Amino acid sequence: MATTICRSCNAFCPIDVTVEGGRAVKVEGNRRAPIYHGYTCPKGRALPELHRHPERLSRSLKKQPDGAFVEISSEDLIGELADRLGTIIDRHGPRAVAAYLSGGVIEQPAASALMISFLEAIGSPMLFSASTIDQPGMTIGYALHGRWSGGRTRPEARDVSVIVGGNPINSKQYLPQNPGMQIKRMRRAGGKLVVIDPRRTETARLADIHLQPIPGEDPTILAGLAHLMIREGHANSAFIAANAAGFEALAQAVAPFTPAYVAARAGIEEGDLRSVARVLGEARTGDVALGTGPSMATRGILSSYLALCLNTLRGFWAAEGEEAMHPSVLLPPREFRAQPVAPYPAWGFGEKTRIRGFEPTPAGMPLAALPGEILTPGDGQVRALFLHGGAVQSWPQSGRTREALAALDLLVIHDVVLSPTARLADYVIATKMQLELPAITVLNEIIANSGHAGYGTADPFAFCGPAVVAPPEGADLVESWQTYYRVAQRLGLPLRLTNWRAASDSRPELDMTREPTTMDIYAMMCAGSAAPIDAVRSHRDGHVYEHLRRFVGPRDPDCADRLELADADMLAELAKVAAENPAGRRGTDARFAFQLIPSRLQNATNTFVKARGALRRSYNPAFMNGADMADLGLSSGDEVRIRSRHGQVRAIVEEDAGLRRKVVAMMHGFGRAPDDDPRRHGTNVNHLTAWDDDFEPHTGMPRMGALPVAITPAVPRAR
Ligand SMILES: Nc1nc2c(c(=O)[nH]1)N[C@H]1C(S)=C(S)[C@@H](COP(=O)(O)OP(=O)(O)OC[C@H]3O[C@@H](n4cnc5c(=O)[nH]c(N)nc54)[C@H](O)[C@@H]3O)O[C@H]1N2
Ligand SMILES: Nc1nc2c(c(=O)[nH]1)N[C@H]1C(S)=C(S)[C@@H](COP(=O)(O)OP(=O)(O)OC[C@H]3O[C@@H](n4cnc5c(=O)[nH]c(N)nc54)[C@H](O)[C@@H]3O)O[C@H]1N2
Ligand code: SF4
Ligand SMILES: [Mo]
Repeated sequence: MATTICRSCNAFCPIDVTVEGGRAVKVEGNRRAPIYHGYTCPKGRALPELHRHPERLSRSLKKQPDGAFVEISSEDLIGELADRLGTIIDRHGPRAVAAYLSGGVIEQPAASALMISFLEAIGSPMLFSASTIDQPGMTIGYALHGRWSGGRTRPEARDVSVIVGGNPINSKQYLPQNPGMQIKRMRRAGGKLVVIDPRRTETARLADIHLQPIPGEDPTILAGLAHLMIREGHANSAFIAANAAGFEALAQAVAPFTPAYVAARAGIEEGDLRSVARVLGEARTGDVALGTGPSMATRGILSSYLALCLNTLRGFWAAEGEEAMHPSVLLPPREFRAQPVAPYPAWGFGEKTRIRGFEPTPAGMPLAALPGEILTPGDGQVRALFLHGGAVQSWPQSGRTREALAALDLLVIHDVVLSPTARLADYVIATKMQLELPAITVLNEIIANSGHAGYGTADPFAFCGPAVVAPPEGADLVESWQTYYRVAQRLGLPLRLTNWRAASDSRPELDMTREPTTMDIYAMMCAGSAAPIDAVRSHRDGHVYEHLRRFVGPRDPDCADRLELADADMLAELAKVAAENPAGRRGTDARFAFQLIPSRLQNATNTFVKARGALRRSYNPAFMNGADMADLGLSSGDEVRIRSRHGQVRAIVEEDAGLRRKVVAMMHGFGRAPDDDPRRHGTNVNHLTAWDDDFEPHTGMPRMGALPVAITPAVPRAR
């Protein structure tokens, strides 16, 4: 039996893999591994099925002028890519080459490092990622508010944990290691869990208090809680005096958000809001965290900012002497201190995009500019794109995505099947699947280091190990990073390793004459690591490095930094919230009476190829409240048409008794064209979204949740 980690989401659960005849036949949680206690979800257990997926690509594909795909050897592939790319760069300059990083790199962490190094080597700034259609407010919020060097309080030490629009039981975000067990442990120690979510989610069912608001009212609720903290004397004045600025201005800005106003506007009970405020006010330690729900519902930066303000108002950051979260193991050691890190620029530091005039932010280049950058002729037009994600299903306004991807001179996608996005590519690079690749947990540390509190291990845990099975016999597969390395080699470009989101300063030069192994690249990514990578490799079950635990150190006497409670842009936006007509802003009316919200399923990750055996159904249902279904004469399993102001799709409804009325919850990452059979392919919700709908002015992220929609029964099925 072999051991490794599952890489079907960022939780990285340690697994035992039974290998027979060179093939993985069974995956179970590794009970000997620390922290996770044997946890896996159905996706992890379906890895053997996934590796022998009937449609799995064993060779890369090239599109012919007539649109048909033919197989191409990896040798020829690299040669053709180098030729075509060389021509594009010669003719149009490096800015014509862009790349998109996303979930594809969870399985292949070396891919992100090499892809960024490659863009740097050719001199292109056009690096995009999912960050600006995910939770850009998370990193931008820190820039506007400042960070706490000591980090957040560890889950088990919290008196209260508030999760706004996140569902870690399914997503693992915020509690990546065995979330159910972590929540139970936290509650056994006396901690309270508060969930704010229009759905009674798997996580909400474990909560002490669950608020079920109208989607999109998170800024209202968070401002209301801040107001109650201040008015009821729960602001931690000692912490604020020592560490924060702008208290008076914040107090004024949240004053309109009285409990009565918030309750009426967000559709919750005033008493329930006060109960949350009481729990928050009485807690000595705690944490307020946001999932993707509030971010998708527009104003994600404001929601994130207000959540940070709440943490600061209560002094919920890790105090001196407390054990710190996310110490380094595979990255260079870092220090934690009980002091603020002052705000830093959130915008105004980068080159404006040619189209729509967006600027980069700490969340990176705004994806919102990319379709236009591809479709608009002129100097700097993007003509080649390397894609590590399922754009057709994940980017807003799917029709525009198709149009843009089809307009490229060169679209290259790494994939394991011919996905709906891969179908648009000029070259589909058939890649290895996770069990065929060496594994390492460093990506988690990189993400945690970048300020994303949702991933990484609270403890100094790490795993690194070899591939556990060989690729299928006769297959000709390339690892994503090898593509970049080999094309650079052909083009005579030297590469210096860049770490994603600058996790480390180390920039080793790659040997461009002798190709490194994947493990060599991992070792380079871990240069200067707190634990030597070879030591990490020697632990088959992963290991917690007790000596690498870190405790929050004292404040530096010279530290004059302060957390900002009154960022001018944020308070101006909050004033707009207070002044607006909520119904008008929401956009629902007699025609579009429902709100569509995003909500992830346990058994599918984003656009990743689905293991059918792990899914109870092969599509993403449209969950609705039973009373709403009855009003429309619908039963579970019926087909409906969902219409937004931007498009329409076919979907299959399913009752969710725990859903707020007039809300429809669906996961993204499924479906193809709007008219495809939703039972077979699922439903692509991004036919309902549009880039210019209520977009955030800095990141360009449009309304992807709290989306006004109409639900109509499809032609009745024969029963
Ligand atoms: N409407 C709506 N849209 C959303 C969201 C939403 O809630 N609602 N959520 C957004 C969020 S938070 C995110 S992060 C994005 C995610 O969506 P994307 O940014 O598209 O990223 P993933 O779906 O995680 O990427 C997985 C894909 O990467 C490709 N790939 C590349 N390399 C590999 C590899 O080595 N192995 C495998 N298996 N696949 C590879 C495959 O095509 C695979 O399907 O979607 C966003 N889009
Ligand atoms: N199983 C699984 N795990 C995943 C992924 C996956 O696709 N599947 N994707 C990964 C990725 S890329 C990410 S970014 C994380 C995301 O992690 P989470 O943010 O935890 O993802 P979700 O489970 O979709 O949780 C979002 C919650 O927000 C609620 N919600 C929707 N609209 C609103 C709103 O307006 N206000 C409030 N308060 N709540 C709202 C939804 O009901 C839902 O419960 O998960 C990661 N893990
Ligand atoms: S939660 Fe599931 S998909 Fe994510 S790493 Fe663990 S087993 Fe894999
Ligand atoms: Mo995401």
